[in-house]
Amino acid sequence: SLGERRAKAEKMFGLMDGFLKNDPMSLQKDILDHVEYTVARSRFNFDDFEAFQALSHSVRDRLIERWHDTHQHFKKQDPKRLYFLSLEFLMGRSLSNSVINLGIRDEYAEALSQLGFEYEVLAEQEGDAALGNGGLARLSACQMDSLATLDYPVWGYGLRYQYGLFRQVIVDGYQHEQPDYWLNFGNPWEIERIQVSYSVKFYGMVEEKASNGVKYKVWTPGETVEAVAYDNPIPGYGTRNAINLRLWAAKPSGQYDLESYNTGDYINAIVNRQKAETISYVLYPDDRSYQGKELRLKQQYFFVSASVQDIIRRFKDVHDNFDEFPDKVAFQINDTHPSLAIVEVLRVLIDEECLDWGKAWEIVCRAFSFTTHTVNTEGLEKIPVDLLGSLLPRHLQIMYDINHRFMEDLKRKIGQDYSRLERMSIVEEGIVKSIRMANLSIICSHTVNGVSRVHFELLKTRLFKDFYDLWPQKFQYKTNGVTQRRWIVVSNPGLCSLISKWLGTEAWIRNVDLLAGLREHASNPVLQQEWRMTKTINKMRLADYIETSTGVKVSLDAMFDVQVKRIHEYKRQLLNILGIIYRYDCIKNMNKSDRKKVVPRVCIIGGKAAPGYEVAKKIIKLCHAVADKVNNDDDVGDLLKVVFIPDYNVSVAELVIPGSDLSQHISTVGHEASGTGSMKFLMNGCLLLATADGSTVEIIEEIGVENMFLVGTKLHEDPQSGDKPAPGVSIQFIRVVSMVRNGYFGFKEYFNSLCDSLEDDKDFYKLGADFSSYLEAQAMADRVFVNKEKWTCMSILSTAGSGKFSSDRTIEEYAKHAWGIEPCKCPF
Ligand code: CJB
Repeated sequence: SLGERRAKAEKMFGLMDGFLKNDPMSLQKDILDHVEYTVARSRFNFDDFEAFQALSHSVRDRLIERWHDTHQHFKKQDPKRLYFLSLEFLMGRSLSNSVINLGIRDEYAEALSQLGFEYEVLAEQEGDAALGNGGLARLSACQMDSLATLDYPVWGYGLRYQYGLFRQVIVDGYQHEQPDYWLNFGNPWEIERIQVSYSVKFYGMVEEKASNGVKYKVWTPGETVEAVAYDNPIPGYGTRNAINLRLWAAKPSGQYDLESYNTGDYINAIVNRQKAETISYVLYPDDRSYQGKELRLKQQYFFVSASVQDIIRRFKDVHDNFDEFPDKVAFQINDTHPSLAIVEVLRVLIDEECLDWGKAWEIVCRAFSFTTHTVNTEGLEKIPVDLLGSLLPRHLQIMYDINHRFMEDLKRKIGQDYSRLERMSIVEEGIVKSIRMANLSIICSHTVNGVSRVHFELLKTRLFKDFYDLWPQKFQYKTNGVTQRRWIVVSNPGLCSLISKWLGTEAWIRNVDLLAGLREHASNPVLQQEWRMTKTINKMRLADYIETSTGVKVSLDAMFDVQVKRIHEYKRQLLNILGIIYRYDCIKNMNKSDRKKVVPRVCIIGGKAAPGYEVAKKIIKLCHAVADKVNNDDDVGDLLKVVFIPDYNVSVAELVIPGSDLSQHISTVGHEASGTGSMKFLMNGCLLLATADGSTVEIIEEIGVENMFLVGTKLHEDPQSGDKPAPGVSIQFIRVVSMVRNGYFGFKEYFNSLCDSLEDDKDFYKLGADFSSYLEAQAMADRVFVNKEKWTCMSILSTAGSGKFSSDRTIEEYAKHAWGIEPCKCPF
């Protein structure tokens, strides 16, 4: 029997440790075996890409070994597990991250060099896994790395989009979108699990039935689609643990539509069945505006339903009493996108497991924790009731049930305050009656998390004030963090060795607070010299990339001033461009001797605009128009270069961040929930030029305001301060805007609306109000840059002060204060 076979195998093998050897000779043999048997090329004739494939498969074998052992161990220990549900994971490349976390990078490099290949060249062959849009999605990826490293018993769940985030192509300065068919060349990092599949139901109708006087609901679906699991092992660093990220792909259901087969319409029947696959085809490229699209809702439910079935199946393998469920299962929902999971668990418990409402409700309320990443109410997801009722009729009923009970309870607590009752209701009345997914998530979760302290204040005082007043104990924040494994160790090996050398240990890679030890050496000229050398090497790498991707040659003596992130009005790339225009105008108006005093700059901007976001697309075009003018002006030369790096993504970030001197995070105060790009720059010793928004406020506390360039006034913890009347607009601002308006950079008509949006009363994001302060901060950066000792000292202190912003710290906080999970370490 299966059980006997398993017991025998356990006795024979114990844990699989030691099956695969990691010395260079064994690795070499392994790679060659994969060349022959997996890639099916001759070992005498294979190219870089084929070598990359074989190498990846060899790494994958090692990942699988650990991953099996980890799951075997979890199974034995049966700890409370966390299920991290996110519709987006921006993983980027896997090879380098995996070999670093497995601790066998050098061994592979040696094995490859003996075969005549260079590790770095092969690593460059890999494309990005871009199953996400921006900050929220990369945060999930960083958190998975920390969860694995800290040995937490976790499963990640998401969707396996066939098309990830679009590729950005720039033609004549305009953004064009091309599909990202990332699976075209195979994906060695996933394991297809055809035997792990679940049916997901849509549409149909609900009937009430009764048996022995007990009423119950039966949902007869109108469509069924299969969800097939693809598993992606995520290795921890310095541990044997490797956790699983399970992504679902849609496949046609095995249940045939007999009718159409019988009527002889065989071809059409097959074609229609195949349409099921479209559910997991493509990632929605706009993370913030929910457009009430049916396909998007289908994606959400598809992923949620498959995950919940998988999770409940795993629970029931070992437990038969649902009272134990919240002690064994913690759900984390990443924004409201997976919040249908709440309703789905309720539905399964009530309709399928036959629990009564009270019991099911108690279980759900103890199991779910919710994180919101948003600061404005317009960004919150609302699903039209008509759409929900047609696609998920039973779920809509349950939502109404939750709301009815909640409203009754609330009336008892707050009385007849109808406007407050209306605001807190899950159902929004209006022209389009909708379900407010945030209200649903708050009501049903035990913890509501913000992503920075300032964000938490906004949640309490504005966004969710009504709920905070009702349940203050539910609200918490865990300031975001990023993983130092990817953002220093993988992407900046030079800095990584330098840090380890000066700290005398590599322990900071797991305990990043140790970086604070650099503080005492910040003024040491020897470290400073080595620090600058490392930066220069990274700048050379970046300069090469800029030249190949944009054709612009840049000088290494210039300050590399970078703003890379999604293009959004509130992130104010436009403020940056207007600042560049001001700088250009100043240079043009100087005499030759004054020009000699100018600090040379390379202004680097990168980021994608959502395909339907017209203003953001105009900002990209303006950046190119300004670049065209500036870069071709002989008066300017190397004093100023402007480059737009196309197709910004995780692997481009890994190149850009280590190579920059200054980075900009200049969102209008009160608009960035946290921001995580700033943390990556900080770790890499790039100085920040930033507004006191989101987590920057906490960064300033860690490094001291004197070690960065602050735009706007010093911290105003009072979020209301955003509403103060704007200071007058400066003459410089009027001048630069009129240059754009008058066609100095061409495309006069096209930029008209951008200029209109900067008029006094329309300047919603306060560019005019902040312009003077922005220019002052920039001028200050210039002054410091020429003082190499001071700049380097600030740079070292930035890295030294970045410890708090590791996702390891964030995850520890979640584990303790939200999820109630403990590490479960697989023995080595
Ligand atoms: N964020 O990336 C997204 N997408 C959204 O739809 C909403 C928020 C970002 O999430 C990051 C991770 O929490 C934050 O750092 C960032 O401020 C926020 O804009």
